Amino acid sequence: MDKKYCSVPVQPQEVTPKHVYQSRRKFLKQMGVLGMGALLASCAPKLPSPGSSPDPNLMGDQSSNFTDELGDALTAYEAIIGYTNFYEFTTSKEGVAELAENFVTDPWSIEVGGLVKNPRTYSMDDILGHFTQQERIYRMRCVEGWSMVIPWLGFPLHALLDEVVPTEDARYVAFETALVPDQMNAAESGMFPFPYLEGLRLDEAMHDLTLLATGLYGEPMPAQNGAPIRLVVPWKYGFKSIKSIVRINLVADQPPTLWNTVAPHEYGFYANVNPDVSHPRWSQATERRIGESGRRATLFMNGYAEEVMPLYEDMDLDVLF
Ligand SMILES: Nc1nc2c(c(=O)[nH]1)N[C@H]1C(S)=C(S)[C@@H](COP(=O)(O)O)O[C@H]1N2
Ligand SMILES: [Mo]
Repeated sequence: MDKKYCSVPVQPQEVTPKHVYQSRRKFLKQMGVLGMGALLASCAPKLPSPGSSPDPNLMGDQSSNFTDELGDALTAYEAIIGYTNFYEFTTSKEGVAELAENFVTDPWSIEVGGLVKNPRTYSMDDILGHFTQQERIYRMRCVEGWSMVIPWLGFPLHALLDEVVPTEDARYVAFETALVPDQMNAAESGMFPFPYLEGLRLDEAMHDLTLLATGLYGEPMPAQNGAPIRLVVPWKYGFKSIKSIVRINLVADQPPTLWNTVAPHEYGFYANVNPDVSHPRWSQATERRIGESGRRATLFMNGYAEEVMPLYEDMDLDVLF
């Protein structure tokens, strides 16, 4: 196997995501590294260097940390950071790190407002000091038909929404990526109407699986993966997981999103992973797991159906996309 994409062995086992994250949390707590500042200070030298597989000593003796709850191996760190979609820099998936070298992500702040009782602008220090960072191992399924298993660091979006307190009228959450043309060389190419916009229904945003991620593999978020903070919605196609967020707005009506605006017949607002609903130009039945050869079956709701189906009880499955 290509060493670059070599993954740790699959260890099938029955572990719920909650167990995974709690065991990991316990580990981080034992290490005294809950909270990003401490994590970086005390843990950085021991973290897996780019090019290595997860270090069993670092990851603790819970073998679940090498796989997701389905027993699928974590994707190698260098694949996760070396194969990315960040169209403000380039439509190529490789070389994004180099193009994003001058992207300034510190200092950073996120403005949270709209239909909320306590509008607030958070600095990244506020965010990291305030919300306990957890590890969450999630599958990521891009609408293009490739996938990864990524150990994110972050916290559930509902923790932040609970603080700002949505009003009764708030029904959707709108997200916006930074737009800094002098640091993002494709921002003004005219190919896309940036800033990148995304949105969720409020109940989707409040779901415990919905994460604001600030790092991966125990390291701060690389620029190309959406530093310093990005959304991760694991049961939806990857494009919903908007990067480098500067604004979160609670709104009454379904907000415009970039992909739905440029190609509404190809990219729906919901964009739930569904192997039975083809993209107009290709099937969504299978996917290429980065690091594996061949293709594997795509799972309904990307394997999170049990957790998220209650959100869609009243909806026609055909319109889920
Ligand atoms: N701002 C912004 N967010 C974005 C994108 C983008 O081009 N710009 N690409 C999306 C797509 S298509 C995918 S598949 C995921 C990829 O996340 P990753 O590169 O960290 O794997 O980010 C999503 N978030
Ligand atoms: Mo994607």
